[in-house]
Amino acid sequence: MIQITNHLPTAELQALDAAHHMHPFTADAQLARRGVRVITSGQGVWLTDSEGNRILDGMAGLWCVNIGYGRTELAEAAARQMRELSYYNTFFMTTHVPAIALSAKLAELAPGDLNHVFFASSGSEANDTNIRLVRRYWELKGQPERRVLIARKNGYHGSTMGGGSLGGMPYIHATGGKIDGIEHIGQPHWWAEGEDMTPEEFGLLRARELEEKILELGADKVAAFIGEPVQGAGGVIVPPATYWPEIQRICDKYGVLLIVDEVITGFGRTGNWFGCQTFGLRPHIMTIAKGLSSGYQPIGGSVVCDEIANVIGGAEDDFNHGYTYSGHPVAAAVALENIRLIEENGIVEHVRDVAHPCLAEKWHALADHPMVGQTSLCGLMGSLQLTPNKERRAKFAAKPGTVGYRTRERCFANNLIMRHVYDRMIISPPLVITPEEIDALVARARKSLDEAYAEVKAEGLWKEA
Ligand code: PXG
Repeated sequence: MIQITNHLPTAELQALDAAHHMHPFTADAQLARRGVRVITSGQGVWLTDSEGNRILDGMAGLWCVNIGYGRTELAEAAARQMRELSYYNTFFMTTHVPAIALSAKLAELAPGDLNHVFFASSGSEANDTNIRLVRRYWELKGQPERRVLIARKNGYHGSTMGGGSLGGMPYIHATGGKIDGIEHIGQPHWWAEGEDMTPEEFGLLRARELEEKILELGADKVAAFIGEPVQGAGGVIVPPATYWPEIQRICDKYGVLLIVDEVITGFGRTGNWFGCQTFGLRPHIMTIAKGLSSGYQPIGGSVVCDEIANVIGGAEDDFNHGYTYSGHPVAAAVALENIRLIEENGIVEHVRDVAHPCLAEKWHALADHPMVGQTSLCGLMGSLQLTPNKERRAKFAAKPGTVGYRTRERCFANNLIMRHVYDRMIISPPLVITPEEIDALVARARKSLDEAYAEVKAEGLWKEA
């Protein structure tokens, strides 16, 4: 094993981390007892940790390193921009070249008349912006009562107060509360909730919950609906084919604005530039982040249609919202270079024509594993539903997530990063992954499933709820 030496020994790093670093979505004391893993470098789809292990990153960091690690072009773009103009703001009648160039490029790439960009530094911030944008829009249209946003249970839209409130994760709402004027409807998660319906029937039923909610609240109270084309953090839930067309129809019918959260699905993840293209949606606003810079710089934004931008921008009064780092020049320069590389290297085409078909064949073959009840894949985001009984689509008797956690631990031991969401395993690898690396990913996933299955059986956890 190669020991990386340009840092403190692992145990010392872990001790310092435990003493001073508060981790997101973590019980820090528990983590400290287990010992945190320290990542030291990355190249392509591979990470190296402080012990010298080479790990295949099946999650592209946190769904963001679309272009893969270690692209020196992006480092150079950042250095160039820092030398030229390290920072300036976009408030008070000023702008700068990177923000201009990136907003123009995004307008070119985005479908329809999504021609205007309000920048943020993350997906959460961008979704907070969206709440203000849609409420401000309706106020200026003379319908100030249209304030409610409808979102989905088990959707994820970030963890600021706005983003966390739009999200449908009860454990986030339970951590510090939820803002007003946000309502949640059911998710299109057929495997877990579809009972005896076909996926198509269930997709329609769940979409029609939107219509019911609009009628219950009154269409004149509803500002917008927000959803991820494919739920990511919720467990890579690919909706039945009937779902999105029905949602689009309902939004159109009641004049409800459609916000498509493309934080994960944007920039090639689904085999098109944006997930709304994969699902044939016509959003009024698209949330972007993550893949926009492939995670090399924190940047996000709201890509807004002509109508909303013209109404808000055409008002007498200011739109009173913005962040110090809205359109940060270094982040914007890196995002531009990232987009240039995605185009020049044909990465969206690589996902569509090479990586997705190759992964699809091998991923769906995992359905023969005794523990795998459903395999889903959209572009390069995939999930495996674990179950003790495929026919009944049964849950495990053990606390939800017990078996998923065991499986994830086996993945870690086999140097594969594959996450779990309760008892669903998920992947979202860098888009540059090659067929050979896909082989390695699936081989490690199968080995980990085998080991977890043996463990679960041996420990009496193979029981249906
Ligand atoms: N929307 C979606 C669809 C996301 O997936 C956000 C908004 C928020 O973006 P920021 O940049 O503020 O984190 C996200 C982020 C997980 C996990 O456990 C997923 C995200 C973030 C953290 C953890 O899968 N997605």
